[in-house]
Amino acid sequence: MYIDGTIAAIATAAGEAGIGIVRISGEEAIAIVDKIFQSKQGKRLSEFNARRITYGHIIDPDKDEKIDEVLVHYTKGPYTYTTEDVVEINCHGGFIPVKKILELVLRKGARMAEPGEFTKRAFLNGRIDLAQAEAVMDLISAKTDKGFDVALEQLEGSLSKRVRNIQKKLLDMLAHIEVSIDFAEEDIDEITLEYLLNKSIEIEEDITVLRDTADAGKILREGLNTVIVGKPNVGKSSLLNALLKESRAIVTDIPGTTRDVIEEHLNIRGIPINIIDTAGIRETEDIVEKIGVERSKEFFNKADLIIFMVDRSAELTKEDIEIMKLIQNKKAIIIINKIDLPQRADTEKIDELMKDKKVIRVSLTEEQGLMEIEDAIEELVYKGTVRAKDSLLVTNIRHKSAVERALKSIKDSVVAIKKKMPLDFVEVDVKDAWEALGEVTGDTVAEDIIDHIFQNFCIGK
Ligand SMILES: Nc1nc2c(ncn2[C@@H]2O[C@H](COP(=O)(O)OP(=O)(O)OP(=O)(O)O)[C@@H](O)[C@H]2O)c(=O)[nH]1
Ligand SMILES: [Mg+2]
Repeated sequence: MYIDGTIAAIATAAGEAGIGIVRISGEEAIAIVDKIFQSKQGKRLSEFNARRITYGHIIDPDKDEKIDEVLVHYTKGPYTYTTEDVVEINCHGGFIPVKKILELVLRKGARMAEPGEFTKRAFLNGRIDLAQAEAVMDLISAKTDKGFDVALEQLEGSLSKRVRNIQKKLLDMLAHIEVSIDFAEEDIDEITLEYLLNKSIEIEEDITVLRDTADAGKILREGLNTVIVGKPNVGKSSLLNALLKESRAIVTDIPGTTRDVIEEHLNIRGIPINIIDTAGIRETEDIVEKIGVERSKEFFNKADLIIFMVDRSAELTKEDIEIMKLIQNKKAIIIINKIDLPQRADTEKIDELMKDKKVIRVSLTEEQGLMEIEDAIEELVYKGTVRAKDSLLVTNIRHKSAVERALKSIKDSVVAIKKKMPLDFVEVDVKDAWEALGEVTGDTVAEDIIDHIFQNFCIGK
């Protein structure tokens, strides 16, 4: 992969704003701006020191026409975002000034930057690795503070460091294997086998820890897809409203109030939640409601988390038992609502059927038990494997898949060593694990994948 030309793009968002920034990077950056910039005293940009902000005007030299009043500064490579010379022109915000300046910069010899090309250059020039480059994008698109913290940690290289540590252990193993293959005349000695076995088990543990953070990571990026299900009138819409802290869904004492699904987005302790309130599940003759019920069953299958609700003041029915059986193997929280009313439901039956799940007793009208629901959701997301404060998470699906492949390979090597298979076999697995991990940092990743990653960036980053 090679780097060609000086690139330029608008770095600020489109639309009316206080300022707009045109960013230019590459060998010609300063020379190009020299052709179109004039300071108050009539000097060119290169006559000023780097890292100084200079006031002046952008002038179209071909028409001798003032384009805008600007502040300009430049930084010399390699201590810049891209490691090349970078100039930033701060002009007035809005569509016209940035567009006019960009056009002029392109006319004077720069090329329009591709999406993410500034960051791609930082990667290709070795200032950051691929995981760090991807973190830049995650920072920009973070939806919650927590998501932002995780991306920032990754940008600072903590994920890459962890991955490289594991890779180093794999290299140690490979070196050991190679020596043994070269020198072993007869069978491999027990000491070597024991060393390799211990080492591969240790690495397997390391990779497992990393893999286990991925589910929480994905949720922080994309949100936890949650669905509230239960019979009509148990209080599902009341729960949605309580979590949202506003009256979003209509709540009445008429069963079947919610006819269609209602989707909302909220944030519980930094975890983004995409939550769906459904029509109550029951056998029904009503066509409209029937469609709603069918759709809730559909969501039910796609959800990361199911919140199943029962009304403690009514007897359990066969629908309740049915649903509990359906969710036995899924991630679910059970909520027993209306504990302010006299009990009629057989809650022991619920505890028995749902014994490995969290069963929470609440009263939504009395605002009792909401905290416990939030606690339960938080605990489920972090599963005890990662603490809420630990910001090192595998958030990226590409990274997760690479880590999973590495895990599979190292597991294969453990098996091979245990079975005392020839070391060449072990070597293949260890190498595969090393390569898979290298895809996270970009050391071993193919060119088309790199292109693909940067295509999803925004222009000007
Ligand atoms: N006493 C009492 N009533 C509640 C409680 N939670 C909800 N309700 C009432 O129960 C009724 C039904 O509440 P909804 O939230 O509409 O129930 P739903 O499950 O969405 O009902 P459908 O949309 O019909 O499926 C309303 O009259 C609520 O005010 C509670 O904790 N205690
Ligand atoms: Mg409802």
